[in-house]
Amino acid sequence: MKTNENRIRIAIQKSGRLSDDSFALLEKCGIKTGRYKGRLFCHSENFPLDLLLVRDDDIPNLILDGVCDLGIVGTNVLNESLLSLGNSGFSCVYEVQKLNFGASRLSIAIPDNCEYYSVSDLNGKSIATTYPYLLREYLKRNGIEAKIVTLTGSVEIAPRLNIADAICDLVSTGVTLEANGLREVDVVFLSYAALVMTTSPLTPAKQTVYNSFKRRLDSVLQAGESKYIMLHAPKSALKAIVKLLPGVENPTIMNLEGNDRAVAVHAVCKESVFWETIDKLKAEGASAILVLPIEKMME
Ligand code: PRT
Ligand code: ZN
Repeated sequence: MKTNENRIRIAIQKSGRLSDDSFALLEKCGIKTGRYKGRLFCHSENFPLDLLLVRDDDIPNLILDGVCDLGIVGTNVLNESLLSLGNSGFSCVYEVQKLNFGASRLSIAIPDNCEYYSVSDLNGKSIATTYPYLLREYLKRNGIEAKIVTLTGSVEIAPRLNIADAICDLVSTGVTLEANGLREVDVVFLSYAALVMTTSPLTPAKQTVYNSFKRRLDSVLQAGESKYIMLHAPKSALKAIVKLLPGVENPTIMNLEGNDRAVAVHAVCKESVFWETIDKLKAEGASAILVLPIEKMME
């Protein structure tokens, strides 16, 4: 596939758990993706970026081989691939940015009726997984000698089929483990979707495009975590109320026409605003509380 010197190329999952969020993220960055069913390659019409739609497992190698400059992939897949390549992998591809989706944990689970006190209980056991390299690292780190049974899927049924004593698989809600009579006992690796990139230098034209893309991405990610909050605060409780606002540095304080005892407070909260915070604000006398989403944020 010929690479255009002036366009960056990103690999994303064609269909699966990360696909919709990956496309949505690019769209939020103002990049029209031209996504059509069945297509493996899309050109953005309004940004110099091309998309390669592939299986998630292929993404690290596509970057390693220089076919793509960037990718969006789970850190489970990234690290498993790079560990399988030894040191050379880690020197060619790196994680640029944690994204706000695709979170899960790679965990050890055992049958419900088995006892487990500590990681040393895994000594001499067999563990089925699709992540042998991440599991091997974990066992090594903990000084455990266990047999790794590598499977390509349906890991959760391995104990029932007597293929292994335990499993090491991704967990998000825990429903799959429960449905298979398994219990999570330890976390091997915390995973999330990430923007990953080649360590090879980009051409100057591509670097300019990448810088622009990264600025947009940072702005979208920062805005996603932030909220704009507006409220009325009695002057007597102003200090206490501002202190309750999460991650606020310089709130705007304004007079209220016809009300000498209260002021309006406007602020950007850089952390999540939970119901508990709102309850506490109300308890301090805050009223007319509005919490608004922020679409984009440039600092
Ligand atoms: O076809 P392709 O190879 O591209 O896709 P895939 O089938 O290999 O991957 P896919 O789409 O299932 O997952 C893509 C990525 O999503 C993973 O590599 C993780 O980074 C991330 N992710 C987040 C998950 C989960 N959460 C997850 N829960 N991937 C898989 N699962 C599976 C898990 O393996 C288990 O079977 O969901 C089940 C457990 O879920 P709960 O909710 O029951 O605990
Ligand atoms: Zn896959």
